[in-house]
Amino acid sequence: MKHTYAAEPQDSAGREQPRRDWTVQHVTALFDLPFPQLLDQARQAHLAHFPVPEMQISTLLSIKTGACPEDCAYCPQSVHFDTGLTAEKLMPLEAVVAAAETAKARGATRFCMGAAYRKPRPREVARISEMISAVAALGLETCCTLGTLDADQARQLKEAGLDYYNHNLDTSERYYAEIITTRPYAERLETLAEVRAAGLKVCCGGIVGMGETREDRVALLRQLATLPSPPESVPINHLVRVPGTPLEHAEPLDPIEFVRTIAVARILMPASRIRLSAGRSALSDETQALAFYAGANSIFYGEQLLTTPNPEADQDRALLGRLGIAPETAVGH
Ligand code: SAM
Ligand code: DTB
Ligand code: SF4
Repeated sequence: MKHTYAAEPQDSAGREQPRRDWTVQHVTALFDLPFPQLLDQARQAHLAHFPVPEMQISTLLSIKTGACPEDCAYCPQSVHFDTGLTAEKLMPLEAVVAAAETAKARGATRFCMGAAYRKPRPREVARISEMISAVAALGLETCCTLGTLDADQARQLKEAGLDYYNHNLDTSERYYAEIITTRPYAERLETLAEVRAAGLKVCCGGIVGMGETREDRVALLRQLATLPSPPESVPINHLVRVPGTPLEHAEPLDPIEFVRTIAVARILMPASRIRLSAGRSALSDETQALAFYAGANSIFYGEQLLTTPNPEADQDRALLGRLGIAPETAVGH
């Protein structure tokens, strides 16, 4: 079987274009490659689009926490599970701006505001639009994750100055039905289409380590890479096992398989930022270093994700320093 899929097709002007015709067989063959060969291919794809070793740094803020009506089996914020989380209303504008200023001072270039909504209501979109404009005025890229959006809401957020919208597919369509019953997969694809139509950049990825099979990881990455246009930003979350959620005892994924997943994502979406997202606190420095070599070039920075811990900023600074990877300074990509 042919194992090299890094060659990219060309457009009419002869420029290389990332290929878009990935099949399940292609993606499975990549996962099946001997690990060193997989890393070689991922590295080649990475260098073609990101020749300089640098890390894009995002900071997360939960602007509305908990009491979410959805039943996502991994999530500490669902009202369906008792995780001991205290629910909080939508934060005031001033507090969000203060957090964004701190994030900027610590070197973040993108500020991501997350809210535990199924779909925000009009008044909430209006208030969040003010937050977006204020954060953008600080010179930060802005990102929001607020659940399902309709076309008008996506346009409103774009007009407020939003750069990215995060909405994850989370897993394969098959396994999704075992993880979330309250929001159909098709609704996620519709939201992604509305976000694109509004001219926003897309941040879309998933979670691994939820007990899914390799076939599910293949299907997720293939789905992401064959969206009408691939996401600019692809968060790969390793499940944070939160006590009280149905997945609290899920078997952790073998770190080598985790790195394989990152490498395949890099090959399938060579021009995207691949974010080593939630779950880094449970990964060794060595596994993270391998994931960066395999193509991850974005992280969340700061001691808290939305509601769960992330490595201390000092620890991350030290790790990037040991690896000689500079934080990205210019806002872009
Ligand atoms: N409520 C919105 C939604 O789900 O669309 C936005 C916030 S939600 C917390 C954003 C993403 O965080 C989820 O899609 C999921 O991929 C990730 N996430 C949530 N809990 C997680 C966990 N325990 N471990 C890893 N990732 C998680
Ligand atoms: C994404 O893919 N991961 C981030 C962000 N998008 C919003 C969220 C991770 C949340 C981890 C669980 C928590 O801290 O609540
Ligand atoms: Fe709600 Fe989002 Fe958590 Fe699902 S992932 S329960 S939609 S906050």
